[in-house]
Amino acid sequence: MEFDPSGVGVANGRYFGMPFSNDGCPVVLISVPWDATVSYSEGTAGGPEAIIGASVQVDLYDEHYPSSPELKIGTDEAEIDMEDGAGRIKVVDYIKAINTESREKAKKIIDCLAEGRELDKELRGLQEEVNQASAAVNYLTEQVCAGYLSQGKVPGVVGGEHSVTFGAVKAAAASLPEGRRLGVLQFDAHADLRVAYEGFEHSHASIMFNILSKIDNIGHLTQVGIRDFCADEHDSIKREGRISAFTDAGIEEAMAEGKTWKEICREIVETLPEDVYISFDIDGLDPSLCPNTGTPVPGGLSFQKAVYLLREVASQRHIVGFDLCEVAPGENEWDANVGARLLHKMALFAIFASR
Ligand SMILES: [Mn+2]
Repeated sequence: MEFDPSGVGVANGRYFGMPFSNDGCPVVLISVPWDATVSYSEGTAGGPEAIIGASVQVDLYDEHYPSSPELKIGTDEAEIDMEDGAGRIKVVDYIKAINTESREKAKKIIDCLAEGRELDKELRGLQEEVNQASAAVNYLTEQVCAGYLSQGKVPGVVGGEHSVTFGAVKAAAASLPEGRRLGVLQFDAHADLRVAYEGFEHSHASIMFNILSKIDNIGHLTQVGIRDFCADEHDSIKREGRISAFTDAGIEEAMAEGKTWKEICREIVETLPEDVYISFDIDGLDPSLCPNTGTPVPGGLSFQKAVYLLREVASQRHIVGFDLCEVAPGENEWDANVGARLLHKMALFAIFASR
């Protein structure tokens, strides 16, 4: 059956119901259903499936790009060998399985710390196991992304909690020619610069600290929309010369005093080197657009403001990869609907607008 981009979407387990082989797709979306270190409320591991479900309703036409419906967007279906020669399993299913296991362990640790108690030997052991599982997820994500990058494709990771960004950025940074440095544009309510959070080395709250400290060629980190951060994080933003923060309050104040969003977007883009990775934590948006996300904070960007900035960045920089994280499905499809539309714009701009 021919795929009709203007027709009614048919659910086939793939993003936007697109049936194409990944060979013919310039952009491939990779589901990473991982949320073991989420502290506040769980559910983002269900993000990829919910977004796939909502994505069939997204109209693939964008008024800025008349040929937008022709963009072929792939869905990753990479497999790995199971231990003990038990056959092959899709990476996404493997991650889903170790997430269920790790969440149980992480919950015990988080509960203990929440009661103000120290971790005993057993819990420290569990903590180490969660850290190892996180490292495995990072490694798998990196490998899958690296595979698509080596084929000249743009990988787009769909989380999961924000820690899933690590492997994707590592692969993007490693794919650059010698001497080039990667810029990271982060949409987020939080700075995510904590050294570790609740004892988890690969915590969602530490993702940008980990990227800056553990990946070699990161040239700059530009944060947009942040409005909930601790004093230590504020210090690191000022101290670390590689971070520019466009806080939510700062943006709103500048606009109240007459600056336009276009001018602010230009300032944001100017902080970034030629090669850019975009990490979009859905909580960077106004929480009415993502009411079920793990750690919602009032304020935040409107959908169109975010899309405008995404298009500006893509048209002036080269987009190496991107992700969308922290979308948690609620009782209805709303969060996933917003996520699917945002994901479509990122995929579209990475191919049609990117330099
Ligand atoms: Mn985040």
